[in-house]
Amino acid sequence: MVCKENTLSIIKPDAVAKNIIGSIISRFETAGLIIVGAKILQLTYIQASEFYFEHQKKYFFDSLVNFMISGPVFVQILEGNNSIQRNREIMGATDPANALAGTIRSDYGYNYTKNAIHGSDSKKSAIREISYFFDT
Ligand code: RTP
Ligand code: MG
Repeated sequence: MVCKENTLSIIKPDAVAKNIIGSIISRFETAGLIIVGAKILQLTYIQASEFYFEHQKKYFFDSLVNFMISGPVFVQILEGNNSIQRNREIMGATDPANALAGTIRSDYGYNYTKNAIHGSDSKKSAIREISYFFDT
């Protein structure tokens, strides 16, 4: 079923530091996803921890949060048909080593943590994550 929806995307500090925001955004635009909100933020430890609260018991939580506050991030809302799933496909698998060729993480990710991009993984997460960063 085709469903027009919004999803949250974050270009992570590794990709912002590489000056490739434009290259990443152009992939979304080429795929027909529309950027309907965007801003650059420096997250605090508390903001990054709250955002990734679902992982707070995982062994990688501290390195994830410290990475997410290591520099500015580019936070955006992507609109389009089935945007949540399609964004995840364009991003590729979490570990860049396992990501399909041509995906953002395959092309720009460095390792499991420094993997260039975040995308909401469900409708429920998308609603929570968008409202975490934007007044809509
Ligand atoms: P994201 O939430 O950032 O879009 O990534 P994801 O859904 O593909 O992966 P998730 O399981 O939600 O993990 C969130 C982020 O935590 C870091 N991570 N490191 N084994 C590890 O070292 C490990 N596992 C996950 C990654 O930065 C991942 O994107
Ligand atoms: Mg996730």
